[in-house]
Amino acid sequence: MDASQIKGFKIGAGLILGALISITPAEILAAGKGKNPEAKYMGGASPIKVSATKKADLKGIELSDSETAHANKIFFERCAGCHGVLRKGATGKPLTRDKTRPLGTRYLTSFITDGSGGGMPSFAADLSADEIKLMAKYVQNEPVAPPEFGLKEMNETWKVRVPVADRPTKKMNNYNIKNFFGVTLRDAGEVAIIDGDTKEIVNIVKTGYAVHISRLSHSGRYMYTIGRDAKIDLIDLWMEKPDIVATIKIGLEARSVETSKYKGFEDKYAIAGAYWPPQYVIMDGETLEPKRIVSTRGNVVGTQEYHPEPRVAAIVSSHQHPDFIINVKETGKILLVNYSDINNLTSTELQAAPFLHDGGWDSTRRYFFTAANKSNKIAIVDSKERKMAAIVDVGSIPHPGRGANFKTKEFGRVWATSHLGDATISLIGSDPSDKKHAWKVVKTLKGQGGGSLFIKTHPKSTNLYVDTTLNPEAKISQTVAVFDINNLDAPYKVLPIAEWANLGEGTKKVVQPEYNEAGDEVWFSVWNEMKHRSAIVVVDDKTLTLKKVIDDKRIITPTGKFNVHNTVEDVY
Ligand code: DHE
Repeated sequence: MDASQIKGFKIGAGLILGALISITPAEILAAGKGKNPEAKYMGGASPIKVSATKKADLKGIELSDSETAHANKIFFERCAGCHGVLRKGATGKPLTRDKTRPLGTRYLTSFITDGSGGGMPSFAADLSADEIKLMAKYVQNEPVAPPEFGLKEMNETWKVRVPVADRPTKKMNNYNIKNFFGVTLRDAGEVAIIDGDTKEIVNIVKTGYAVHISRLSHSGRYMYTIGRDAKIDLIDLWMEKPDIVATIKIGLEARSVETSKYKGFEDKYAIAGAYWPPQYVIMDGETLEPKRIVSTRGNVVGTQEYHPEPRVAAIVSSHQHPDFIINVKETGKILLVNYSDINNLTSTELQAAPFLHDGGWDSTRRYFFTAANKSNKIAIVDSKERKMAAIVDVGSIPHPGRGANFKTKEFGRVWATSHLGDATISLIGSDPSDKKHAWKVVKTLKGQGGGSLFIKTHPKSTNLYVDTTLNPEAKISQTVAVFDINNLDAPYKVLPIAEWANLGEGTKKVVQPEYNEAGDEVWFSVWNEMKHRSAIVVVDDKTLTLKKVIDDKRIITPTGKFNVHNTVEDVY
């Protein structure tokens, strides 16, 4: 019996195809007594040839199950961040078999032990000699792909601890929550909510592993925190004691979370971007129920080569349209995803440059400036017209955080970034009506050194703060440079932030300036090892003197700080 004879089918190619695909098992049995017409139709031979790894190729690098498990753990904790989960290469070089096998175990062992001038750190202090040898063998084996993480897995992790109906209908505490700071306590996997007015800790909540950033809902009521394990915690700041009301895991590894800010969609949606699986997830803003999961796998700008794991980096919320603006790191694409109809998402894909990382708005909140750090460029998106405005060459490995907006006498409005790879600070003209300066590096300042992660000012301030957290010199990583915006050629001042904290032992890296709501104080984290004391140092922005050290012993490994008002309004 052939398909045309199956009961109920009309003869007509289109109809037959449609019907065959939806045929039920009972129909197939009845029709063909086991001769499955669908299998006959679909089961043609594929021309793809895959060569399996030959046994001889594994000689000397075979691993037992327990060795593989141990090496997997080391790889995903220490190596995947730079080399990519599938070892296709990201900030670090690709470690696919075709690259590693010719190098051999001895070479790879010394490479992992000593590191390289190209940026690979030495692992001699972190891994034992046996573990290094194990990793040298491991990277010559086939990469292991971690599992996918879809709706089913997300729903299994999704918990609404306090249903919306049981939550407060008005603010139940007397705090000025606009001046709260959500402080990442990285290695503790916690977020401290600190009252910016009194500098008291209001609560410390347990969050995801190596918790990363926090963002606020448009009303400022909800704080969303994401851990590196892709766990999101939703904190309700209206509660008498702000606490977690819902949680979910949206993948196995993630870095970014944001909320819908466009008029009419305030507090409606949250979005998170995953490193693995490479996808973004749009959730209900009040419950975190996952609504849409969208993969970011695709092709790299320029080479158009397929990339199997383009991770989601920064996400910002458009003020011009109901759009989320999503940086897809390895493909160098920026997606503008319109959420006005959640069941019919439309997405505009802009070609920027690899590897997209972090960024922020210009002062008008129309232009999104973002770092393409492997290309040493800043990409500028016109969020109103939904197109690229420009791509500008800057210094080595730009790392702006959100960047800094200010007005200069000579060049008008600028947006600025510092760099990981050199000591410079690039000022880019950000006023499109000023044709002479717009989208050009109008001035380059020289700071204390490379290793800068964050730069910050405030509309009410004339100071520009530049940290140098990852500089190898302690006297540079423990201090901060302050430029006078009104006199950019004057030498910068250096604030001894770690010394002010007076913590004793440890590396005490100073990281991420963040203003209070009024714009008259700047908070810095003095980020020490977990076993040592850390602190937050509050500086008076006018006098550049120490105002307060928050050194409560619960402040463990503080890094990012997110002031509610400044995060809601994108003030930086
Ligand atoms: Fe971050 C922002 C990714 C390491 C502190 N970090 C971001 C963003 C991304 C990112 C994609 C932008 C999010 C957004 O705006 O939506 N960070 C990564 C990494 O992949 C990286 C390099 C390595 C890793 O393994 O995670 C990394 N980040 C760090 C740190 O080591 C820092 C200094 C300390 C920490 O807490 O982990 C750190 N990242 C931050 C902070 C922000 C951030 C404080 C937000 C800055 C802001 O002002 O908004």
